[in-house]
Amino acid sequence: MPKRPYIVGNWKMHGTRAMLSEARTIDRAAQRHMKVEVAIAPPYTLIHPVHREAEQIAVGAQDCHHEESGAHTGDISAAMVADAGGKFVILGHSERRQNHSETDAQIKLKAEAALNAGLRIILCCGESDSTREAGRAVSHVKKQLKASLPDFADTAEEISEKLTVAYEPIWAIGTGKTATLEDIAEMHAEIRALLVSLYGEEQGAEVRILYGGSVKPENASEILATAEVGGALVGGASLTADSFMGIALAAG
Ligand code: G2H
Repeated sequence: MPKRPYIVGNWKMHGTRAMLSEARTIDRAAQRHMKVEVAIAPPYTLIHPVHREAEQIAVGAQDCHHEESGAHTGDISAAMVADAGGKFVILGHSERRQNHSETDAQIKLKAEAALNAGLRIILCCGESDSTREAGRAVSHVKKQLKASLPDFADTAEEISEKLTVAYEPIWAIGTGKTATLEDIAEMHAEIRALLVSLYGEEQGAEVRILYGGSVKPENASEILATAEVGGALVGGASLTADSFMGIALAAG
């Protein structure tokens, strides 16, 4: 059965407890709009408060460490995210790859740790401007994904429940630029083909592939109607309930 569109807010490093009222409003709106699956990844400090407020939406983290515990000052493990009420974790976001020099191999370890802690994962991939201009966008994204996807220990039936992929061209993140619908369709088709080759027709076709990069209420309908786009990973426009739910309403 096709999965519901998945609209995920990535609050990045935005939000204090004052933002809880936005989370409450999003949760109430999501309860009236069950055709779409809505989730928020706030900063770590708000995971538990949002979890306590939310009845309908899932809360998750924007990263986690690959070890369960240890001498890693400033880090948070997947088990801690789960303990705080988190249900998923975003991994491999380009801001983590760039600002924290995260490698594909580290992201794969984090993904496996997250699965072991019972979290679902949203695995991000995307190319830079220069990679696209050099005509290497598709090969880059496929290589990045292959190297960062976890080895699934569980039965194949669960893969599409546990895994979501997010395609986010780096040059479209927070810049106001969005990829053309043709670019999005081409990359999502390539990612779909890769997922089917890795996980088989049934599971590979069911994994949702989100688009991310300056998604807003004004462009959401056409992006979400593009083939193989199963939802959106939303940054700036997820910070107010109005714009975030505008995107969710455009999804279904
Ligand atoms: C891409 C996206 C959310 P924005 O980073 O992951 O952010 O919608 O602000 O471009």
